[in-house]
Amino acid sequence: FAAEMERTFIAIKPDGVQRGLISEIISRFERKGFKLVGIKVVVPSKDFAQKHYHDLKERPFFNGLCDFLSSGPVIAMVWEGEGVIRYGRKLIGATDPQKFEPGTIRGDLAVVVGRNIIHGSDGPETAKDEINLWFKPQELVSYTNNAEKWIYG
Ligand code: DGT
Ligand code: DGI
Repeated sequence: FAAEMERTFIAIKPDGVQRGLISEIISRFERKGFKLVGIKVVVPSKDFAQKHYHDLKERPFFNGLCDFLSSGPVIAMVWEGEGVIRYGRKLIGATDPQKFEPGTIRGDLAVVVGRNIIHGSDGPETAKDEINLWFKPQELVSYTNNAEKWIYG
């Protein structure tokens, strides 16, 4: 496998943290075979939340969404693995609660769109931008996990 694997930005939002779902969410990515290369607890400022969600600034819920993201601790993470951006989105599940599938994180653990407990980058460009927004390069660790040879063959 390639030394430089694909990386994505995943955040457990304040609702996921307050509801005690940190380990539940991390374990789903970990058991899949993805590798955690960066993690920290942060309370984003409102200004920072607005940067994170800049694509949504014209939406009516933008202000409430940014208030919510900055309302308490967030677990910011970078996960690495083959196809982790696209597959991470599958693990997370749909944005629309009517489409939350059982078996996904949101499907199993969330009910409404405004409290959907987790964020994941939606493509290679946003993954790069979000990793750079939330992490300094030295906060990310490249390492070999001995299970990789059993995960990738
Ligand atoms: P908050 O701000 O923590 O009290 O949260 P909520 O539950 O009051 O509202 P939130 O964060 O879902 O949305 C923020 C604002 O945006 C809220 O005043 C209602 C409005 N809003 C939310 N979703 C939609 C939507 O789908 N369409 C429209 N037009 N407005 C929405
Ligand atoms: O990438 P996602 O989080 O699945 O979805 P997104 O990038 O389209 O939207 C980002 C967040 O904005 C989402 O996690 C919750 C919030 N959001 C999206 N659509 C709506 C919304 N919040 C409210 N209240 N109403 C919406 O229609």
